Amino acid sequence: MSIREELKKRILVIDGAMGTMIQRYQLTEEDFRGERFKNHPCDVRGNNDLLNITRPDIIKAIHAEYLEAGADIIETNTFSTQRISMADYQMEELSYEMSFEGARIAKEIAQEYTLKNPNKPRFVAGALGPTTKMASMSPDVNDPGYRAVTFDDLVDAYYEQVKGLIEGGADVLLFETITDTLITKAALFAAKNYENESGKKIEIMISGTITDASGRTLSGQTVEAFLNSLSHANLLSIGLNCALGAKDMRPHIEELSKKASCFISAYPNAGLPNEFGAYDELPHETAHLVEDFMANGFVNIVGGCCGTTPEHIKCIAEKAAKFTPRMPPVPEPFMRLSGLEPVTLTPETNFVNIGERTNITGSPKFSKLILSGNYDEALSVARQQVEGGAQIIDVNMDEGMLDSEAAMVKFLNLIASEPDISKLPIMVDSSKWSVIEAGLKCLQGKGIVNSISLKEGEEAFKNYATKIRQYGAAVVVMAFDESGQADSLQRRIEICRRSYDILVNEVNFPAQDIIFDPNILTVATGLEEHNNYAVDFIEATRWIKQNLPLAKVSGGVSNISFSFRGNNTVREAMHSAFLYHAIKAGLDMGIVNAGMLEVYEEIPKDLLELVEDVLLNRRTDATERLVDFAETIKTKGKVIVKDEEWRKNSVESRLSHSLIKGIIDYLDEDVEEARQKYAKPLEVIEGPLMDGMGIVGDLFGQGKMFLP
Ligand code: THG
Repeated sequence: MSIREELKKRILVIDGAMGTMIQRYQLTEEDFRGERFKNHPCDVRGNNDLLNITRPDIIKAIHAEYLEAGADIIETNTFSTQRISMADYQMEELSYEMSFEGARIAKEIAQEYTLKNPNKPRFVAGALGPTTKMASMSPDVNDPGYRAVTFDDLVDAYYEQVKGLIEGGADVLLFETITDTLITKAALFAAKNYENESGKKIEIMISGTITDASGRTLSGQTVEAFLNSLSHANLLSIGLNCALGAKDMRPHIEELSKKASCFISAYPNAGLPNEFGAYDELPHETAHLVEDFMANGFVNIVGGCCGTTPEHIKCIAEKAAKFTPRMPPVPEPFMRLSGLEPVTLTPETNFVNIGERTNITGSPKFSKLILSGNYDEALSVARQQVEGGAQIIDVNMDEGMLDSEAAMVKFLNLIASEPDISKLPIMVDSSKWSVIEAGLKCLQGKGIVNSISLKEGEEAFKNYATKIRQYGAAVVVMAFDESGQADSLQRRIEICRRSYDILVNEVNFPAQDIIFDPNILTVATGLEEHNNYAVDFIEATRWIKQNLPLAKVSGGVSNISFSFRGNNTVREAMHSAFLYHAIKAGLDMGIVNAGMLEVYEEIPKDLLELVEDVLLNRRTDATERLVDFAETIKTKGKVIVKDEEWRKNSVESRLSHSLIKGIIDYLDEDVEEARQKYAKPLEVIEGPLMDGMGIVGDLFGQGKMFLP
């Protein structure tokens, strides 16, 4: 009987704390060492996992107590058996053996109990803790870009532990007490490597920890962001353990229960620790709180963490027998990204802005800062994109004069320590795979790779896509193949169709995580063969949205206007008009200069006509006419003549104008004037301010305004 099948039938009970049970034996340094480690160079008392080798009798007796109490799942005594933690005891070389023995002991006793009562099969969960390090934070406040451990170190360490646990007989792996999601992404990566190499199917349970009232993990993620970061691994279960007692865990378990499509686990501490670090919550008290989770249908697996004993588990097991398990919801196939916070693209989501300025070839300012090593200032470019309304940040370090891999890693690590920036998902932009992979190893959230294509052929394409999936990212696919970039509608369609079929049917890539980029190429270059580029992009977008289910479409919007470099008035008008038409055709997102997108309605009508003539390829002389017009704007010089006509309108119309344009200069006086005019201040809010917001909402809905 598999654990997956059993979970469909009933709520399973997982055992309680191991540490406190070991303490009851009051073991000495000599007990821990045994014969074999008599001469070990450092103290090992407190290395509980060593007891798998030196005192297996004790570990087995503790497992037996929990099985006797009614536990369906027992956790191996291997929380810290990977080599990073074992370095504290100079016992790195014992990682595999300790893990193997931990699983073997548990399996033996679990099987005894299954034989006694085959109707209640018992399972062994191989326990893997979070190591002693953090991967998405620096231990040095003076050097926020520093990391004490790398993704690759973690993958190696977890691989050894996973191998030991599975070969020792664990039925499922349980990554628990997670404080830093990036560490767990590395652990999942290692488990997948082992699965590929051994050919064995591995079931995975995930259990995070929320440490305080913020409702976030220690590394800053909300519960949903955490879920999105790990969902690529086809989990058996996700849940929470430790830190908070059951009472404070409740809202977070409820949220997970609503959002996760796998089973849910909850094994809290016996309340909060008292001033001596001990736990006072009595077995029936903990069981009562956990019962509420079961009665509300939140959970599939319950048990205890710190401070819980076989008596707690017995009480919980008695309650669990009375309830039916939660039925996991079928997930909606939405693209679910995350930084510290989640970003979900539903069919109702408006156009998503991806900030383009953190691009070394796309921004001379950013380039200067990175090349001179001024990363602090470079961060402010990212922050300015966030403030300008970017919902995702594109980062590109492709520059011949630079070690692009190192620059990508350094910049992403610095972003990770700025919560106002790292709340957003990251798009790792590079034409070099090595830079993309280096970037993926820095993301605790679910990000996007920009980009892959069939340029190097099918084999390379499939390999990259498989890897991207293993790192848990979404992907941008460019309309590019072995014979080059698609520059006609027909080629765009052919390549996108072929890429989609390979990804969905051969690589098993989720269709909702695929973003096509059918090439935004520069128009108004003077070359006739470029005249239909914008139209072809828009039509390709329409075709993709109609023919490739769930796939998204994106593009580099500022490319369209390269022939008007230096003339921002014309460029911004081109971007807004292009977006208006492309969004109508189904464009989901775009790489843009966040904060610099004009409202379509506000483009002067004469300019709009010239711009749309070019974009929609409406006249043969369209380019010439727009170039001539652009010259007149240029020769007027840089003096920006403020159009103050709108100040003559009614106070209501002035307020809505300010809201739409984001002008704050006159708000104080206009709001004050409105307050005098209306009977109550609330009427100012409910009247002219809400009316203004209504117009903003309408413009959004019609795809004429682009910023959130
Ligand atoms: N598709 C995908 N990724 C992409 C692109 C794309 N990444 C890069 C690029 N194209 C999108 N990013 C930019 C960034 C900046 C500009 C254009 C595209 C840009 N920069 C100004 C310039 O070069 O004139 C900078 C001027 C200034 O700062 O003064 O236009 O198509 N998948």
